[in-house]
Amino acid sequence: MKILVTGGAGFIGSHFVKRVLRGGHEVAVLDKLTYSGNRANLADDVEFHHGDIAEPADVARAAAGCDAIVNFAAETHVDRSILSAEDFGRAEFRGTQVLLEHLRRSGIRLVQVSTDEVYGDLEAGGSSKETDALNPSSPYSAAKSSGDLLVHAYARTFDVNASVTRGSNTYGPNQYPEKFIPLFATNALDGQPLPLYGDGKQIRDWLFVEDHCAGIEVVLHAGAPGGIYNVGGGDEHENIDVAERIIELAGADRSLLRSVPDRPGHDRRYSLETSKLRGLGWAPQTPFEDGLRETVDWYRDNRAWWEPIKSGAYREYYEQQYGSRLADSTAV
Ligand code: NAD
Ligand code: TDX
Repeated sequence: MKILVTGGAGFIGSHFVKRVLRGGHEVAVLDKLTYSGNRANLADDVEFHHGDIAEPADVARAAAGCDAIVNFAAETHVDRSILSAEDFGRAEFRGTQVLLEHLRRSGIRLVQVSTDEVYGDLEAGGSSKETDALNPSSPYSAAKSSGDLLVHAYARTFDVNASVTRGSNTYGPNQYPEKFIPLFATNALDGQPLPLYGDGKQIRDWLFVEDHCAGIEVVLHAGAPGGIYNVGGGDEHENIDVAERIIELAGADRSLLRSVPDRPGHDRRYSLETSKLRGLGWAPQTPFEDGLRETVDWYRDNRAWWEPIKSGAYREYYEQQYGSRLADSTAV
């Protein structure tokens, strides 16, 4: 099988590329190389197309000869969507629509990589099922929901062969250091403050990147057209506990942990019910403690990957996102 991996230079996409190459598939990558896309996440000999999923000509060029597309391409950070949402709609709605139009013409398969955030806040308890209503809280999750809805509509109206995966919070090596775990790991290793939002008692359902990729691959091969599949680690932890464990693993001082003003619209809890995907033979293999240790070790051993990222435009973003918040911070 030849697979077009869109967004394949990003965090999860690059792990997926390595996984399917190990499995003997051929791969092409289409990536716009936004701030979070990194060509160095891929081997030099990977077939690489620099381009945009929202441009039909870029998709046609990269998808030539492919049997399937797995779409990771998106703007992916909730906090950035709160600062400015414009790019999120274009990548997710227009980009997914262009891919679906390509499916109508070519008849190839698509897996649309979505997120547990489309279900919204689960503070009251329970776990989200694939049949639950969409209830997104942030511009990011609203944009992701638009992609899910387009896939649903094109599968019903045009019978395209597309499935959706909804993954939970993913972590591991090569994650851009704006997300919680890589930000806290790199700040802890550098002796910098760790900005915990609000009371830190928000809960996320953590999933190691290899387990997420394994779930997406199962859906690629065995998912039903029009089907939706939750991919959740089942490892639910409060942010404050994760932060304290990162501090221990990094050998940092607990006084680095600072409570800062909360994210607007912040969802308190996510949790996924995963029996549908488990029914296809998938189960997560990496306990959170093992995956977190491996991840902090990777950031300790790979400063050459993240130190250049944390300069230039990143510094401007960091100042905008955290400057005044850290000035208002309190001890935890
Ligand atoms: P990432 O930001 O590391 O990677 C995104 C990649 O997409 C980058 O390489 C970027 O250059 C590329 N890209 C962005 N817009 C593009 C466009 N218009 N055309 C082509 N390429 C474009 O993100 P990630 O964490 O690897 O997330 C990948 C996918 O998984 C996203 O769709 C995200 O919503 C989803 N997801 C992520 C998580 C998580 O916890 N990280 C959890 C569930 C789902
Ligand atoms: O500085 C921070 N301080 C903090 O307390 C950051 C960046 C985050 N947090 C909190 C907010 C969340 O409760 O940590 C939790 C995780 O935050 P993020 O890493 O920003 O992830 P989240 O908002 O949960 O969204 C993630 O999971 C679903 C990914 O970014 C999405 O791409 C994915 O779809």
